[in-house]
Amino acid sequence: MSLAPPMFLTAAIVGAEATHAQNPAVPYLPSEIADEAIRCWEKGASMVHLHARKPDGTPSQSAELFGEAIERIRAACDIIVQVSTGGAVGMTGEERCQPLTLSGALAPEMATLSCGSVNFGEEIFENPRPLMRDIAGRIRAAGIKPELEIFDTGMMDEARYLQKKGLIDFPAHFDFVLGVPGGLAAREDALDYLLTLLPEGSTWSVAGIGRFELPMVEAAAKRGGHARVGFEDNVFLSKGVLAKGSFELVEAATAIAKRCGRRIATPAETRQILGIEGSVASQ
Ligand code: KMH
Ligand code: ZN
Repeated sequence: MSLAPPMFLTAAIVGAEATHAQNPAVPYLPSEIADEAIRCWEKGASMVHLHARKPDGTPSQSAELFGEAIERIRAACDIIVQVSTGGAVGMTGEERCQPLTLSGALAPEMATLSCGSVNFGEEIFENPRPLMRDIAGRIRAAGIKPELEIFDTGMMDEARYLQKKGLIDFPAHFDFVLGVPGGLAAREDALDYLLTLLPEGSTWSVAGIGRFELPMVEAAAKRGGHARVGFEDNVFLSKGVLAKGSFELVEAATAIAKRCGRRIATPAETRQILGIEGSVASQ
């Protein structure tokens, strides 16, 4: 029996960037998003990171679209629902925060909080301090646990800034998104450095972009962390082979974790790891 702590997997199944041109299996409709979340849960994911799309694939942060997906997901399984407040490049803060208004049975258990601006390919994912403070305040007011999205090293200091301002609590949960063109590369030495900056008692996961997705799962597994996989970050199962769905990437991540001696955490165990067992949405 393994004594290593269980590892949780987050499935980022939609995102704002991947389209049918990259992989026809990217889910757009709330029903497609829900079905994919459920398939990922069946393969071992205990959290789903949600975005929404209009029927033509345009990214949307509409609370109605998120709500429809969440309702379907919760009717079928106990996966933790984490909503994006990052949305897509160019969206306003107001637009990005719409999913935080969902309440009752549709309330998310977690929400992302990006801790700074970053070059995002040819564009800029803008998160100036007033916007970060605003989004952090809204997440806190909604009683939701934030997942701090870290695209580069200085963002660890920005997280500390938010904590000093009383907008987030430490320990926290950090997600290192490594390999965005313009952000910190998906290298093991970069991950090791980030870990030296982690506030005491915090938890962490890694999301490797593109071909770095599965290697970063292994890096996280070996270091006692957690990982995120799915079409938001990568649409290939292996070189030149499109994944049939994010569920195949979850399945591959599960196999890697087990090979590294890590058992996959259930949603209940993940809620314990993240300290969200008592949140309104998980009751
Ligand atoms: N789509 C990216 C520009 C998040 O979900 O919090 C931002 C993003 C981050 O996806
Ligand atoms: Zn996202």
